[in-house]
This record gives sequence, structure tokens and C-alpha cells, in this order.
Amino acid sequence: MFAVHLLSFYFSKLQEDPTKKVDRFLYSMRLSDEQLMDISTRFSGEMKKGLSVETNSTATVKMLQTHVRSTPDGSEKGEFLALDLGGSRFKVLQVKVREDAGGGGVEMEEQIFPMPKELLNGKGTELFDHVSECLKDFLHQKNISLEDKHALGFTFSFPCQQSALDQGVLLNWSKDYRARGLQGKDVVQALTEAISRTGDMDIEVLALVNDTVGTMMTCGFDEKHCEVGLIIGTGTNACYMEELRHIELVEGDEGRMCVNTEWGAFGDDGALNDYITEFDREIDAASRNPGKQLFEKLVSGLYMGELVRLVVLKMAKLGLLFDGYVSDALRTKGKITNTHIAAVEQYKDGLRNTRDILLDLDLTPSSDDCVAVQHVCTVVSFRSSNLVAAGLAAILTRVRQNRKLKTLRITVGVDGTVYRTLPQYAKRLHKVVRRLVPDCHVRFVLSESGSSKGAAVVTAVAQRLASQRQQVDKTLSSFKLSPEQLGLVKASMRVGLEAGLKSNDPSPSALKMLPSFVFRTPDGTEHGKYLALDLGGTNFRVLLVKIRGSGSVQLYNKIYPIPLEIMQGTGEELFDHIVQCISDFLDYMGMKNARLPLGFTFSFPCQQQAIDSGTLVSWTKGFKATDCEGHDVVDMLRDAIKRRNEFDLDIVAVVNDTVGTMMSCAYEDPQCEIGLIAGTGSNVCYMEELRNIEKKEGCTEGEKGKQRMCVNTEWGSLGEDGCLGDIITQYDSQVDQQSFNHGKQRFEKLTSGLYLGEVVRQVLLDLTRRGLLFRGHVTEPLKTPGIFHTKYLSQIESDHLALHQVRSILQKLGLDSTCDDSIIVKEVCGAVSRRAAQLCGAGMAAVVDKIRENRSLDHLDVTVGVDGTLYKLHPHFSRVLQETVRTLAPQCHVTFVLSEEGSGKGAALITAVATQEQLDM
Ligand code: 0WK
Ligand code: 0WK
Ligand code: BGC
Ligand code: BGC
Repeated sequence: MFAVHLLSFYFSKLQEDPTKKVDRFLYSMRLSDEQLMDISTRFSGEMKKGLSVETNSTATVKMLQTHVRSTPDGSEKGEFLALDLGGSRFKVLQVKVREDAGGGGVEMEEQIFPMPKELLNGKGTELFDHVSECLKDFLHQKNISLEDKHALGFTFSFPCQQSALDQGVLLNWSKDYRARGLQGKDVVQALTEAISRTGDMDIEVLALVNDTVGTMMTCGFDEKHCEVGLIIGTGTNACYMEELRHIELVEGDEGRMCVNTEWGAFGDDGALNDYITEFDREIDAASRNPGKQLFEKLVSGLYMGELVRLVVLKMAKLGLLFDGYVSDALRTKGKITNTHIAAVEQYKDGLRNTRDILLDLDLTPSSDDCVAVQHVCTVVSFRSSNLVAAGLAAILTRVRQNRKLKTLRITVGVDGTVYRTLPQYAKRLHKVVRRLVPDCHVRFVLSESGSSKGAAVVTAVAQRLASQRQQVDKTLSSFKLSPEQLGLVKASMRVGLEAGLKSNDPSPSALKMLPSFVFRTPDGTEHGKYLALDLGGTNFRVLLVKIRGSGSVQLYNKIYPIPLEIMQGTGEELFDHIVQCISDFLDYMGMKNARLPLGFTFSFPCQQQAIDSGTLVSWTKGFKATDCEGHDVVDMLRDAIKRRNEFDLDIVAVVNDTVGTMMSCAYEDPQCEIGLIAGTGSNVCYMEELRNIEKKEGCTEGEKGKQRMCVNTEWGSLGEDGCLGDIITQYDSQVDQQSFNHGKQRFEKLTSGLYLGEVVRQVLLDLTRRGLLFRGHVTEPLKTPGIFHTKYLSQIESDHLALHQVRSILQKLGLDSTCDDSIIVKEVCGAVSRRAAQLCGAGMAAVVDKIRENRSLDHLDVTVGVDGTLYKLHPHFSRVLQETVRTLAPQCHVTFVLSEEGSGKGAALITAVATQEQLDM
């Protein structure tokens, strides 16, 4: 008692400036910038805890996933119903969103319905029955048909753990809601059940959003920088767009997702104890959820009035106000509300309002009392705005750092009666935020129409994404091959292999099955120095190959470009260019006069009559030099060498790149009897039993006695008879239409590097034309054939590439994409490349099973030598191909060996074998 008297004596000395008296009394509520930065830093730590999978369960600030991955892009449209539950007013709305030509595209009908207090503390089912009946009532009053199916967005302003946009388990009630039986339950299900109990309505709840998220989306509809939502109302909370890779509880690391911080719980673990005043502790102790939502109790409207009352009550009891008189009204909980504070803080009428309010509380305030009480309100609301500023500063700094920006330009969408009605609140908040985070240019936008427009936009986005997803899935489903379909491809390939081995008038399904005149793989005795040419892949190479025997081979090679005009000029120009390159290489190697045997890898279908002669059947890939098809390519090379008359070479062998690749790998692995190219083109060769090869023209008697010969299948032509009809998509047909060998090489056009990029481009073009991508903008680049190189597929599908890197690849292609766009582009690439790998796997399964059956084996161990940029560079192609072979040819154990040195070495080995045999003859 003595202390009270001492204190009131001391303070009476200060009577002359009531605000000073209050400042001293509420010293601990007046926070300096250092203290605010300290609180901000603490909050950053709490956010990290909430985002981390390890600490989330114990974190107070839950950082809840919202499954809202993008802010509006203006293409949202449709009619939606919306419910807004949890703020000071329960609203039912109809929102019509029109394609936004310029910020005006939303019409809203809303109705506020009463929310009887007893329902807040009654049974959860009764609460939701009331909500659903109001919904039905609204439909009636607005003559909205009950028969029609309606999509609904549900703003539910309480912490919900969401595993999807249309699902959310209520973690705990806050503010003054306490309805029983809902905590731990899915509130979307509870609402849906209530709607069916009410009956006669066909409503699908497509989205559950927190009011902060609704507010961000509402403001984001007109302001694309709006990526933070803030509520300072009955309760308080904030959300923002976080990088998905930081939200450890969510799968995926690409793009962003809005996180509902639920910052109201900040401090529930004591993190703010050194800032909690006795009045805050009193508020908390008397609240319905002691120890919970501490930050909210320092900040939000539900508690601010009570805080002021407790302060004024204490000061009165200490004789600092009203000469120590305390009325019952002043002792009564809830007698001072937020609305009072708003009135007290009015510029002009603030003091008069204060007097009126205190008179209503049966007090007789002096003018100093009024000034003091007004200042108490100021200190309390100022602390609230300061604390919100500290929390916001932490969020804005995190967003800026996430994006590695020096300066962040961002907009905060705000709502809530405290922010709306307390005259100075907004200004104070803006000022302190800008002072705490000078490197963020922050704009605050007050939500014009509450959070429901946002909820409708989220529902519209959900609907758009859902229909987009559905349409994209449907489009990509045509690339999905069932095991049955793959089995059929394997069977078709087998038919093609068998038919192609038959003599010269094969059926239309026959593959060319071209004899290579290579009768064995290397046995290690090969030796000598050889020149080799490697034409037909991405690069043209001239090589010098020194085979020293017992596995050691030395290669020197030089890569030469083959300009498009040469690839598509005359045959003479092409072969003159080749000879020009050989001349340059011989110069470079200082061996102009050496007359070395040469092996010529020519990666096109050649009908060979011998190891050193082959007639070009047809050009493939990008080549179409004239006067070549039907001609012997060895003769054409010899003629070109003669034309140049500078050096002479002994062309000993012409081999297909598949054969060269097989030989290269067989030099290290004798089990290698198959060569696979998955590069610009696609093809396979393998060692076939000579007895099965009817086309033996050109084989010597000696050769006819051999057991096997390598056959170049030219599997690229599978499907020219239409056998792949049911897997060919419209996009494949477009690529084939645009190719110069229309109707030819159908299998190759589904599986090889020259075409996959084009197939992807055709799909992207179609999805864009249907408005499912790039917001429907069909840009010139997207219409440009060949712009989407297959290498982009390999890059885009790499697991290590974050989405923003995918976007930069698309940017380089002149395609301005959103996160969602890039995710879809990645999926399209994945679908096209996966199909290609599976088809090659199905083809390979046919080849290895044929070899196994050729040799009447139950089990075959065989190695495939592989080359080609698609197989080498694509992150998933080789794995998917191998998985498919394992599934479709279970009796074969197939090892895939990547050719390190390319087919040039193989060509040299074949030349060595041929040279040796010539010598042995
Ligand atoms: C209006 C929004 C609603 C939100 C409310 C918060 O439409 O979703 O819950 O603001 O402010 P309060 O009404 O609690 O002051
Ligand atoms: C490298 C080989 C060459 C083959 C090429 C295929 O040495 O013979 O043609 O691989 O892969 P691409 O370069 O077409 O991707
Ligand atoms: C709730 C939040 C809500 C906030 C503002 C808090 O009590 O936990 O979910 O966003 O109030 O309404
Ligand atoms: C050619 C084959 C070659 C394959 C891989 C195809 O276009 O017809 O001869 O093996 O491409 O380069």
C-alpha cells in the first residue's frame, strides 16, 4: 500500500504533461528501432524453424502451405461463389471474374450474415449448418440457380494444415471462435457435408484460403507486384510468396508457393517474453487461449481495446487518472473496444470522443485525463503497428534475399478493421517499415473488396490450373505408352527385322536390314595405322587411328563443320568438301604423302555389295545432297580425291556409324555384338546369323561360310507401313509433314535428336494456341521450325536445373514464361523424350530377343555399344531405355557401353580386319 502512495505522489509531480506521464508509465510498450530489428530478427529465426522439416513440428510460427503457387495473371475468368468466415463479418458472395483487360474485370455481389456468438462456441456442425443455410439463402435472394453446379472459394481465417488447395485440417481456433468438434478435422469436408445436409445445392468447394492469402490475391489481381498479404483486424496474420525449395514439407523445388505464416503465434514459446508487459500477461491469462497467439494479443483488434482498458484501469487505481476513481464499467472486461480506439484517435474529434467514451464508462475525466487516455490508445496502437512492421520487415528481407536482389520492389495487400479504421495506423506502419527495410520499395494497397475476390481468383486459378492440368495431361497422355503398346512396337520391330532379312522383294513392313560385310568383331590382333572419316552425326570428323594391338589404340582427330548448303548442295560439292577436310587434316598431321588405308563411317542407309562399296539408298537426317542417292558413296569419294589430285588414299571399308560404334566397343568388350546410335538419327545394328540373311549378294564363297554378319537394321524406317499408327500423334504428323522426307523414317522421327525438339515445339505451339501456355501468346520464335533444339530437352529436364534456369532457356528462345509455364514445358519435354527412350528400348528388346532365339538360348548376355548425343547428354534417356529393355526382354541381360572414341575407331578396326583378310587371300 505504501508503494502505491509513493508512486502516486511521485507522479502527481508530473501533472503538467499527461502524455509524458503515460510515456513513462508505458515505457516498456514504446519500442525503439533497435528493439524492433531485434524482434524482426527473432521472427526470421521463427520463420526458418517453421519452414524446416526438422523443426516445423515444434515451431510456433507454423509457416503453413497454401498450395497457391502463383499470383493472378489476368487470364482468370468464371463465376464463383465465395464464403468469408473468420473476420469480424461473415460474408457470402458471388464473384464474376472476366478476362482482365485492364483491372476492371470483377463483379461482386455480397451479403453479410449475422454470426450468433453462441454458434462460435457451439458445435462445429451447427456452425457450418448456419454457414450453409446462409449460402442457400444468398442463392435464393440473388436468384442464382440452385440446379447449376457452382464452384466455391472458401476464405477461412484460421490456421489450417493444407495438403491440397481444396483440403485443410483446422489446427486450432483463434480469435473468439471455439466451435467444438472441428479442430483436427478437414474444414472443406465439414462444409461440403453441411451443404449436402442443407440440400438442393450443387456446390464444389474448389479452394480453401486463409484471409491473408485472399487479400494478397485480391490486390494481386490489379497489382502484379503484390506478393504479401497482411491482415490487421480482429486477428492478425501475414502471408507471402516463398520459394518452393525452402518449403521443406512440400514436394518439389521449382517455383513459388504462398506461405501463411500464422505469425499470431509468434512468442508462444517465450520468444517475446522480454517484450511482454504485465497488461499483455493479463490479457493472455484472461483469454480463451492462454499462452497461445501471443503476438496477436499484442497487435490485433480483438485485444487492443482490452489492453487500453487494463492500462487505464491500472493508472486510475494508481491515482494517475480520474483522481484515482474507478468505475464498475472500467472494471468490466470488453468495455473498451477497437471502435473506441478508432474514435479516440480521430484527428479533430479525438479528444471529444475520448471524453464521451469515458463518460459512457461512468467516469468524470479531466481534459488531462482525456489527453492521457488518448495517448494510452496511441501508445498501444503504435506498438501494434511497430510490431507488425517488425514482422513485415523480416518477411520482406527474406523475399529480397530469396531473389538475391539488392533492392526489392514489392506490394503488400492489406485488410482488417484495425488498419482500416485507426486513423494513424496505416501511416505509422508504412513509415516504420520503410525505416526498418530501406532496401525494399514497399507499396501498401488496401483491399477494396475484402478477401473474397481473392478467394474467387484463387478458385479461378485453381479451376484454370485444374482444367489446364487436365488438358495438358490429356495432350501428354497421347505420349504415354502402355506396356501393351510397347509390346506391340517390339513385335512390329521383330516383324520388320524378320521381313527385312528376306530376299529382295520384302513386304512393306520390312526394315532395310543392310548387310555390312563385317563378319566378326575385333579379336585384338588388329594393328596398323588407318585414316577414318566419320560423316553423318552432329560433327564430321577426320581421324588417324593407330592400332597397336592388345587393346591399345591411339586416335588423332579433327572436327570439321558441314555447312547446311553443303549438306543440301550437290553430291560433288559435298564430297569435294570432305576431301578438302582430309587434305587439311593430312597437312595438320604432316602426312600428306602417306597412302594410308581409310575406313569411311557413312551414317546413312547404304546397300553394300562389299566392305568397300555401298550405294546410298536414301538420305536421312538433314542431308539431301543431289546426285548421291543410288550412287556408290565410295566411288563418289574416290572421284573427289581424283578431282583434287593432291593425295591418294586406299578406301578399304565403308561402315555405318552403328557398325563402327559396335566395333569400337567390342574392342574392349568381346560380348559387344550390337551397335546403337541415339543421336541426330536413330539406328541399330547387330550380329545376325548368316543363315538368316537371304541377301548375300556380293558375299564371297568364303564369306558365305561364315557364321554371322553384322546387319545395319536402319530401324529408323519402322512405321513407314503405318504399323506405328496408333502411337503417332498429331504433333508427330506435323513434324513429318514439315520434314523433307515426309512419310519416311517414322520411327526415327519419334526417337531421335533431329526431331524431338520439333515435336516439343509443336506441342507447345498447340498448348499455347489453346491458351494453356504462355498466356496464349503465340510468339514468332514459337512458330519457327528448328528453334527448340533437342539439347534444350536435355538441359530443361536436368534434375539439377531450377525452374528459373528453365525460364532463362525459354527467355533465350524469346518465350516469356511463368513458373507454371515452365513446369508444363518441362513436362512436355519429359513426355516426348521418355516416349523416345521407351520406343528405342522396345526396338532393342526385339533385337536382343532375336539374337537369343537365333542362338536357342533361354538366357542371353550381350553388350550394346552406344553413341549419340541424345543418349549421352539427356539426363533420363539412357535409364528409361535400359529399363524398357529389361521389362520387354527379361531373358536377356543387356549391358550398355558408351563409346568413348566414336565410330571412327570402329571404322579403323574394320579397315584393319579387311586389310588383314586381303593380305591373307
Ligand atoms: C476482410 C476480409 C476477411 C478478413 C477480414 C479481417 O474479407 O477475409 O478476415 O477483413 O479483418 P477483420 O474483419 O477481422 O477486422
Ligand atoms: C558419334 C559417332 C558418329 C555418330 C554419332 C551419332 O562417332 O559416327 O554418327 O556419334 O551421334 P550424333 O552426333 O548424331 O548425336
Ligand atoms: C488466424 C489467421 C487469420 C488472422 C486474421 C488469426 O487469428 O489464426 O488464420 O489470418 O487471424 O484474420
Ligand atoms: C541413318 C542411319 C544412321 C542413324 C544414326 C539414320 O538417319 O539412316 O544410317 O545410323 O541415322 O546416325
